[in-house]
Amino acid sequence: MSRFVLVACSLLFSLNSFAAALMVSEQYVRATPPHVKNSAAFLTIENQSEETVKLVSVSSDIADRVELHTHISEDGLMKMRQVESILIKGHNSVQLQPGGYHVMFLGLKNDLVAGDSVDITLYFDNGDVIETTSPIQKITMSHKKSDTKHQ
Ligand SMILES: [Cu+2]
Repeated sequence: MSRFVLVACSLLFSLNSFAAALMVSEQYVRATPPHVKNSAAFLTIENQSEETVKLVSVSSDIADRVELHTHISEDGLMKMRQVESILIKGHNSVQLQPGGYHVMFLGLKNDLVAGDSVDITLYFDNGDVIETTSPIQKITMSHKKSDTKHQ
């Protein structure tokens, strides 16, 4: 019996170290003024494995829909566009940041208040799932003219 437990433990340990190949850091969610129904999450994903991995979806219960978006420049305007996945090459990292890739929340159920936090779950095409808690922060709108333009 004790030998069996030992085997089970080492198996668990190796599963854990495999999951650690993907790391999330520098995460935050944009605080919203009252009655604004959209927001976004930003984070850095580091891929410490050899393999290219794709972020394929994100879920959270704070909004009706959660999508992966990027910003593209079209006719001189920055526009948001939904993407199917975000690629993270082996031994590389990708930053989701204002003006680029982001996790989009559509149909917020509540205002997002700075100082609170949001639980989000990230799903990858290799089967990895990362559950994380992102702090809500006020983001200064220095280069966010484009955002106000298309609202
Ligand atoms: Cu968006």
